[in-house]
Amino acid sequence: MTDNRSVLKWLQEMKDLLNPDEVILIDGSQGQLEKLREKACNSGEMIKLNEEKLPGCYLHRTAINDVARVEDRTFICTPTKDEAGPTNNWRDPEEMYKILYGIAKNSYVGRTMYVIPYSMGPIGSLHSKIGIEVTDSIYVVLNMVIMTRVGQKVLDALGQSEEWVRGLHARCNIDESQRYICHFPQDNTIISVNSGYGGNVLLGKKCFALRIASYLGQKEGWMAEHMLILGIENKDGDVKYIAAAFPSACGKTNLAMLIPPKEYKEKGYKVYCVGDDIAWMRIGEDGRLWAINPENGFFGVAPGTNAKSNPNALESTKSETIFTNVAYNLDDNTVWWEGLNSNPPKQGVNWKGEAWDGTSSKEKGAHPNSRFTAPAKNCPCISPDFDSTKGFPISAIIFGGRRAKTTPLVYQSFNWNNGVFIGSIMASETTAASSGKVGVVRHDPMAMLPFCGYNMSDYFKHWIDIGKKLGEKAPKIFNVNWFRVDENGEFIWPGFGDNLRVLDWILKRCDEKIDASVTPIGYVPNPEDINIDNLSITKESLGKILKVDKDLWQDEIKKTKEFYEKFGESLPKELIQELNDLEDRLNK
Ligand code: OXD
Ligand code: MN
Repeated sequence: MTDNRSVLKWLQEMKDLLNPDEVILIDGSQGQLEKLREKACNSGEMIKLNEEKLPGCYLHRTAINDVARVEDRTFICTPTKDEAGPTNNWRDPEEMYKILYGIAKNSYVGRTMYVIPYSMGPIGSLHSKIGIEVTDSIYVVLNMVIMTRVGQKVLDALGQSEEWVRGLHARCNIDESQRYICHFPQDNTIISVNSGYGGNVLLGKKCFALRIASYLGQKEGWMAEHMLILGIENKDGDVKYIAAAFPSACGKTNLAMLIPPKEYKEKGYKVYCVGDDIAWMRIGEDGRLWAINPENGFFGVAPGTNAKSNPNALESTKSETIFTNVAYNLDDNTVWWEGLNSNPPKQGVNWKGEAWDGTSSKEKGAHPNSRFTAPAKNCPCISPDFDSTKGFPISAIIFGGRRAKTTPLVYQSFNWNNGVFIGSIMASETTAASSGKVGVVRHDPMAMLPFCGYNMSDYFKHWIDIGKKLGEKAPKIFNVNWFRVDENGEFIWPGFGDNLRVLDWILKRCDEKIDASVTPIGYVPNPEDINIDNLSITKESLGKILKVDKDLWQDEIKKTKEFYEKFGESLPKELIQELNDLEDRLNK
């Protein structure tokens, strides 16, 4: 247990409010977790899967009305609306505490209050931060155990400090109209009610590691970003690290775990996954930017994951994994999802819990946003230094999105501020990771639109300030787009492992080993510098996806201006300058 006064006081407040039948502190021991798994299976909250084929794996289904993050029910509760900024939903903190406490009051009656002490980042790292989540869901406990570092050791590391993030999750009745995911950055507090879906209830993830952490980062001079981290070892044995931001469900997990194409492997290239979703970055003693992955597992999108698209992710799900909203295969007590293979179960149960024959049904078996929660240590290409408290020096930052047209396969910014501008104008087609329309292009600066815990104008300014501090040692900034399509709507670039060909160009640019063409938007590769040996893509098609179409970019400028208008006077002048410069270059 703990004698930390701030922790004990808050737990008492939670107990008084929620009125649980019992309180269980999660100590992280296997014995305790095993009991919880058993309890969840007995109540039907989880299904134990085939122990031989999927040892230690479970299936869970959320309520049908509760399958994705709910951005319209997500609020930043700051004293003024201006602090939350024009891209966030804002509520007055006092009013919101009243509403939330009203909803949560006595909601644990007949239930257990689980207390989860967790660390985001390796315990003892300067980068890491501690949180405590109370929840009435065993599913949440077991997911948090995979996604973070949990247990008594966290309380020991916390000692008497008052610096920790308070997280209250209450399932209540899973009533959509009363669902709230609220953040109180000034109080280090998160409250989530009426949901059981991971992105809304695993409070260490989006709520803490992005929304609260981005606010803390701005105050304390570091960055919390929606970025994967991967290491690439070249033929000389040098490992360089890249951090890359993509909107939800745009292939971050695939890129983070990519398998090098055969000829790259033969040359000695290796890829190491450090993280697939979140990076915390700060300037190290050597003046470079260092990153950690604050998480300890992957909460990945299942559909489309298969032995070809992402063998490492698939392998990661082979043990100690929780599957959510995938299809259940009654034939052999395993799971299935669209895109796993071409053998859907005949005797199946779909994500809604209905009998489902995958061989004949027109309906999907798995929800498009169904997930796996898998331990990072399961990943065959996990970095051997994954638990490093020091972190990883970042050579390149990559932004990317899902764009059928306009954005070339890859380009490099002219400098840091131009790179911040490129991040700020990121736009992507929406996916199933959040409720709402799919396939609509929306601006999503740095892939942080749903995750920035404060005014995005200040966030842009923070990026610019970090660049000033980094000076010459700043990582180079790039933009990629794997999703350009031809006249028939087919993807032109092969993607997946072959994305290493683009990353290779990026790292060569970082080392200034290679020239590039100067275009109005930035440095674009000379086609001969992207290695397409053994690919079916022709030089001509490659040329097409490297082309900067001035008309499309003029349109992009128009849309950017409209988007920038949201921020009014508060938008950093450096970004307006970059926009004007881009317009001038296009008009030349
Ligand atoms: C995620 C998301 O789950 O971005 O990572 O939605
Ligand atoms: Mn994400």
